[in-house]
Amino acid sequence: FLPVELDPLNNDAEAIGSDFQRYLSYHLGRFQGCPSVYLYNALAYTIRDRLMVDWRNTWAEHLKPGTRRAYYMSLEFLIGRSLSNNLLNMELNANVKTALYNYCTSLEEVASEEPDAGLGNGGLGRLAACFMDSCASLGLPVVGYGIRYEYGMFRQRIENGYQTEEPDHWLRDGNPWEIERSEYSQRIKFGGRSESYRDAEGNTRTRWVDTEDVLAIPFDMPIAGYRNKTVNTLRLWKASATDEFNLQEFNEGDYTEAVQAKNNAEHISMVLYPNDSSENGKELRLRQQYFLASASLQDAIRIWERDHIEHDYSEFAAEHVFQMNDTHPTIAVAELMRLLIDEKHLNWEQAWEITSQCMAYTNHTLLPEALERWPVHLFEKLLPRLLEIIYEINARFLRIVSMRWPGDTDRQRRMSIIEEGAVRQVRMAWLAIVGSFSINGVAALHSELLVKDLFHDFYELWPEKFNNKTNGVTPRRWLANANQGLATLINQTIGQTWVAQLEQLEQLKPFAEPQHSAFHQAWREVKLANKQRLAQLVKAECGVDFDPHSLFDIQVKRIHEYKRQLLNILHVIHLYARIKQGRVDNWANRCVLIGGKAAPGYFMAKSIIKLINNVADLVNNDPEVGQRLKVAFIPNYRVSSMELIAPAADLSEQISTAGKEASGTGNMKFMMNGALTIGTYDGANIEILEAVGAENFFLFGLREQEVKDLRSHYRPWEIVDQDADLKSVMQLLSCGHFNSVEPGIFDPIIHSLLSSNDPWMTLADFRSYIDAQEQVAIAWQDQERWTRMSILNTASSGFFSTDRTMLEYNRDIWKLKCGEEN
Ligand code: DL6
Repeated sequence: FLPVELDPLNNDAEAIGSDFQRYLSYHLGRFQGCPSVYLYNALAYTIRDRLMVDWRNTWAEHLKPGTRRAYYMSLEFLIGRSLSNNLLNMELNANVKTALYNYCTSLEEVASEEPDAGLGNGGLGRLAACFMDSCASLGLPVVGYGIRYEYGMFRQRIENGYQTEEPDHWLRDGNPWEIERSEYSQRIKFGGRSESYRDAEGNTRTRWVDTEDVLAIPFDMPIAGYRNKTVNTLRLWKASATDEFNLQEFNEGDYTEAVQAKNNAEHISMVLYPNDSSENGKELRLRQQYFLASASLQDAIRIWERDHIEHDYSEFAAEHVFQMNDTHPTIAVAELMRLLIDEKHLNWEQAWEITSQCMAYTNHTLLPEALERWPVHLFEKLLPRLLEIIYEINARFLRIVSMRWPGDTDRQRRMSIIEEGAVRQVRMAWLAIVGSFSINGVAALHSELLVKDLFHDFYELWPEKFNNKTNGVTPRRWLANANQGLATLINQTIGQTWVAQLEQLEQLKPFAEPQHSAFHQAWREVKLANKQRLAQLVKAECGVDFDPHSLFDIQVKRIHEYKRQLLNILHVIHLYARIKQGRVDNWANRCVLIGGKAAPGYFMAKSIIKLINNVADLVNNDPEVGQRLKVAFIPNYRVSSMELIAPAADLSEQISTAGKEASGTGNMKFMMNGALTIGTYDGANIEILEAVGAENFFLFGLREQEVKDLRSHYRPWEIVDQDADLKSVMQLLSCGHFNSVEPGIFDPIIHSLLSSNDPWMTLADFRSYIDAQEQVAIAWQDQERWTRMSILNTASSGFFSTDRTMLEYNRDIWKLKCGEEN
C-alpha cells in the first residue's frame, strides 16, 4: 500500500531541472548531445511524477463506495500529444521553460519530439479525447476505456500526388505517460461452445467452455484537469497470450505453434482499423470490439466488488453508466448480461434491469455504410454464448413490438436485431438502442434526423430515450495551448476565466466594434504570426510558398466524398480559369490548404487526393497565376498539425452535402480561433451560424430536405449546360489539363460528378458555393470588416466547449456528482 500521505513534488524550475537531469542520465542513460527525443522522454517522466499525488487522490475519491461513475467506452481515443497540454493544465509552463533554458533547449523543441498518440480516425476519436479533458477539468468521475493499439493511424505520405500508407509505430521509443497495471489484467474468452450444467444447489445454468482465452492488460494514462488537482484515468487494454495457452503448446513440443498462438492473441491490439464512416467487417475488428467491451466491464465489476463485499447487485446500476461511443463497443450490452447471468448468477430479469439502466449509446453517423452489422455465422464461431444472449434479447424485444403493433410483421422485420437475408446479420445499432436508456445524436439536426428517419420506429416506441448532445472541443488544447498569442491577447482584454468557462468569451463582443482599433490591430498581428508559422510548415512539407498576407482558405478532415473536397477543388479550378481568362475583378489572393487521410481501400477518396495534388502542381507553377492563388495538400494531417493550422486559418471550409455530416468538430476549432466559416446548412454548422449570426457566416447550398427532394430528378449535366463557369471547369477536367501524363485517371471522378446517382450532389451546389466564395473575397478586401467578423466568431464560440457538452451529458444522462459534491 502507498503511504496515506504522499508528498507532492516541488514544482519550481530548479527542482524540475534536476529531476529532468536525473531521468535523462540515470533512467534513460543519455547524456549531453543525445537525440532530442530523449529530452522529451526525460521531461515527460518529470511531469508525470508531478501528476502522481493528484492521480492517486482522484482515484481514491472516485472509488469511494456509493460514488456513481461513468465509463466512456470507445474503440478510438485520438489523443495527439500530451506534454504541452499537461503543462498548461498543471500551470507549469513558465517553470519548465526556465528549467529547459538552463539545458540550452526550448520547450517547443522538446515538445515537438512527442509522437502523436493517433489512436483514432478522426472526429469520433478526437471527440473522445476532448471529452476526457473536459471531464477531468469539471472533476467528473469518468474513466475512459479503450485499446492500446501498437500501431495507430497510418502515416500518410504523398508520392507523385498519390497517398501511400506507412505504419505508425508510435510506441517505438516508449510511452512515458502510461503505467502498466498487469495486476488488473482480465481474461477474455473467444470461440468454444456454451453448455448447460447444474450447480451445487441444483439450478440449471449456462457456461461458456472450451474457449481460447486472451489476456487484456491495462495501461493507464493520466488525464489532468485544468488547474483543479483532478487527474482522471484513460485505461487502454493491450492483448497478450495467456501463460497456460503457451505452456500447453510448448509441452506438446511445438514451439513454433506456441509462438504463433501468442502472436494471434497479440494481434487483437496490434492495429487501429483506418476506416472512417464505413463498415470494417473483418473478424479481427469484432475481436477488438468484444475484447474492449469484456475487459472494461469485468474491470468495472472488479472495482465495484472490492468495495461491496456482499455483492448485492441491486445497487450496481445506481453506481454505473457505460457510455458507448458509436456502435463499436455495443456488444457490451450482451456481455454485461452474460457476466451477470453466467458469472454472477443473476436471473434474466434482474440482469436486464441492471443492463438497460447502465447502458447509454451515442450515434455519430447517418451514413448507412457506417452502421455496423455482423454476420451471424461470425458470432457463432467467435462469440457463441453472446449470440445466444442476443437471440434471447431479440425474442423478448420482438414480443414488446408485437404487443404494441399487433400483426405489423413488416415493422417486426425492420426492428429485429437480427436482419434476415442471404447472410443473416446482427444489427449492432439496434442492439444498442434496445439495451440503452439513453440514445443521443451529436448535433441538433443530426439528432432530429435520427428520430425522423433512421431510428424512427424505435422513437415511436420509446421517445423518452432519445436526446441531443451537440459536440464541442476542449478550449484548453484548441485555443489556450494551440494559440498562445491569441490566448494572451484575450487574457489581457477580459482576464483568464474563459479557459474554464468558455462562454466568458462573450465579453469580447464589444471589442469587435471599430473604435477598438488597437485591439483590432493586435488581433490581426496575432493571426499574421500564426500564418507565418503555418507558411513555414507548408514550405517545409509541400515546398509551396504561402504569402501570409493572402487569405488562408483551409479544409482539413478525412477525405470522403460527402465532405466534398471535390467542391473545394472545383472552386480552385474556377479561380484558375478566371485568372487565365483575365477575370480578376474583386480578387482576393488566396492560399488554399487541404489535408486529410483517405481510408486505404477507398478508391475515390484517393483519386481526390491525386486530383488536388495535380491541380496544385499546375497552379503553383504557372507564372501567370503568381501570388493570386496557391494550393497545397499537407501530408499526414493529424492532431498536432491541426494545432498549427487552426490558429492560422482565415476561412474554414465546412462544405458537406446537407444531412450527411453528423456534427463536425473541426468547424468549432476554426471558429474558436477566429476563422470565418463557409458552409452548408449541415451538422453543427447550423448551430455555429445561429451563434455568430448569418452576417458573419458564408452560408450556401441546398438544405437537407432539398437534397432529398432533388434526388429523383437530379440531372447534373443540365446544371453544367446552364452555367458557363462550371462548363469551363468541367472542360478543363475532361480535356486532361491536369493529368496530361496520366490520361484517364480522373475519369471516375468526372463520371461521378455527372451521374444522376451522385449521392453527394456536388454540382447542385456549385453555383451557390462560387457565389458565396465571391462574398468571401469581397469581405476580405475590407480588413476592418473581416477583423470584426473574426473577433465575433471567437466571441460567439463559447457554446462549443466540451465543458458544456459534458455538463449536458451529466445533467441528462450520467447524473454524476462533480468535484467536491462527491
Ligand atoms: O461526433 C464526432 C464526429 C462528428 O463530428 C462527425 O460529423 C462524424 O462524421 C463522426 N462520425 C464518425 C462515424 N464513424 N463511424 N462509425 O466518425 O463523428
